Amino acid sequence: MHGLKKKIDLTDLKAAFSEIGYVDWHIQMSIQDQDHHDDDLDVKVAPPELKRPPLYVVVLLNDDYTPMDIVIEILQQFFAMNLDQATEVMLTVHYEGKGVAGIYPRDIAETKANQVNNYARSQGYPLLCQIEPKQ
Ligand code: TYC
Repeated sequence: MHGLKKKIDLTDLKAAFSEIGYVDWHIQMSIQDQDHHDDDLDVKVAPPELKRPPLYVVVLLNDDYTPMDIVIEILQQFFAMNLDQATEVMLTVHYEGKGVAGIYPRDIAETKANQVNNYARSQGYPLLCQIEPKQ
């Protein structure tokens, strides 16, 4: 059976079709693909770049005037701590000068610190909350 089947060359086919004025765009496409391997439009999808955002530590600073129960209330209110956790952090700040209220991406950390400072000021207390890049 070998030799009976003739392999059709798409370029010949294209010439034959154009001679009789027939254009089949599908054939045209295949011929172009065949003729121009280098400039075809294969697009490789890049793997998504998933980087974790840099984290910031929200820090409370000690002062001599903000009442302990206000600090505890703030830690519960803005950092979702229970009473035991809030008391522990408040005492760390009280005895060591500073303590960690939470760790977040930058925009969230900034928002929390601003909320705490605004609230403390609105109540007449000098409590200071700031953010630091996490090492
Ligand atoms: N040192 C304050 C006091 O004795 C309590 C306090 C704790 C204040 C933590 C601020 O971030 C703070 N009343």
